[in-house]
Amino acid sequence: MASFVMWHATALFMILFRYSVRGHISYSIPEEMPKGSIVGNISQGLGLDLKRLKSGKARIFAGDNTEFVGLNKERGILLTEEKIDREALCAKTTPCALHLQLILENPMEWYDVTVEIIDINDNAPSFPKGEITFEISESAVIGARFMLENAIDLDVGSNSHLSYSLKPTDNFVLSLQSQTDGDRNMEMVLQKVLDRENKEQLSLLLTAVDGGEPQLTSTVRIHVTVLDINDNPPVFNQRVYKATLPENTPKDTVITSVSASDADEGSNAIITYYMSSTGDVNDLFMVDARSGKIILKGSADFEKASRYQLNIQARDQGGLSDSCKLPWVALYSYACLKRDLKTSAYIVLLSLSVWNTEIRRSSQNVFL
Ligand SMILES: [Ca+2]
Ligand SMILES: [Ca+2]
Ligand SMILES: [Ca+2]
Ligand SMILES: [Ca+2]
Repeated sequence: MASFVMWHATALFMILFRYSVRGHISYSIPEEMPKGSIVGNISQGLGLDLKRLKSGKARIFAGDNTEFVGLNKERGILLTEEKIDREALCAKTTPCALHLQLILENPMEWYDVTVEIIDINDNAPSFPKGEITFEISESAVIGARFMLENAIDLDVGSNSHLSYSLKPTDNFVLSLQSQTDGDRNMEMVLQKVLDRENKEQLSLLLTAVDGGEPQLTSTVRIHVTVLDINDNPPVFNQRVYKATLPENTPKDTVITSVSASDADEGSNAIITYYMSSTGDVNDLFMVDARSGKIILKGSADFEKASRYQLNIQARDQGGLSDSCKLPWVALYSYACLKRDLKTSAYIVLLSLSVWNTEIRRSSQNVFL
C-alpha cells in the first residue's frame, strides 16, 4: 500500500512537471452575489474556444475549498454555485481569494484561476453588551476616565473603520486614544462634576458608525447612577420657632416640633435632633431625637421663670449639622373665658410673659 501511494505521488509529480501551468487569470466579485451570478468569461479570458473546453472535459478543481464557483462549458463562463460570505470565508484576512484550477485533458492543461471576494458593507457595528452601566460617586473629579468597550464590525477596510459619538455631552466627553497595537482605547471623561441631588440617573447614547457606503450604525445606552456623598447638611425649615404653654401643662406634653431636611440620601440624610442649650432648660424640655418634637419633661413653674430659650441642633450621620432656636417659650399663668356680648363668642384671656414685658392679650375668639 505504501509503495502504491509513493508511486501515485511520484506519477502525479511527473504529470504536474510535464504539464505545467499554462496560464493564470484573476477575477474579482463582491461577496453575497446570488447563486448563478457570472464570475467571468473564462473562455475569452484564457483564449480557449468552447470546443476545446468540451473535448478537454474542462473542469474546475477547488482543492480544499468548497466549490463556490462552477464552470458552464457550453457558455465558457464561471458562475457562482452559492452565495459567498466573505466574513465566513476569510474573517479579517485580506485579500480574500479563492484559488482554483481549470483542468483540461487530451492534452492535459492546467490554468490557475484566482477569484478575489470583495467585501461589501453587510455588517453593522455591534457593541459587546446590550447596555453599559456605571455607578459613579458625585465626588468624582473632572478628568476622571471610564473605559468603554469598542464595537466590533465583521467587515474589513473602511467598511469596518468605526467612528464614535457620545450624547449628551453635559457631563462626559468621549476620548479615543490609538494604541501601538492598532487598537483604540475608548473612554468617557468627566468634564463637569456630577450632583446626585440635581440628577441621580444619567442616560447617554454611544453611537458607532462604520465607513461603508451606505454607513451602518449601532448604538448602546449608557446608564450612570450617581452615588451620594454627604455634601449637604441638614437645614431647619425655620430659623426660629415659637411656642407657648400654660403653667400647669402636664409632663410629656408636646409643645411644638422642629423639623430639618437633608438633600442627601441614606445615612447621609438621617437626621438626629439634639438639645444644645445649657442650664435648667435641659431639665424642663427634651427633643425627640428622631421626630424633632419638643416635649415638656418637668413642671413649668411660672414663678421660677417666665421664659426659656432652647437651642436645637440637627445632625446627619456624616456629622454635618444645623441649628435653630426657640428664643422663648412663654409661660402663661392663667387663662379665663369671657363672653362677648355682641357676638356671643367666648374670648380666651391669657396672661403672657414675653421676654421682660408682662402683657395682657386677648386671644382669638374661640367659638363653643
Ligand atoms: Ca460594516
Ligand atoms: Ca462584508
Ligand atoms: Ca447630609
Ligand atoms: Ca449628596
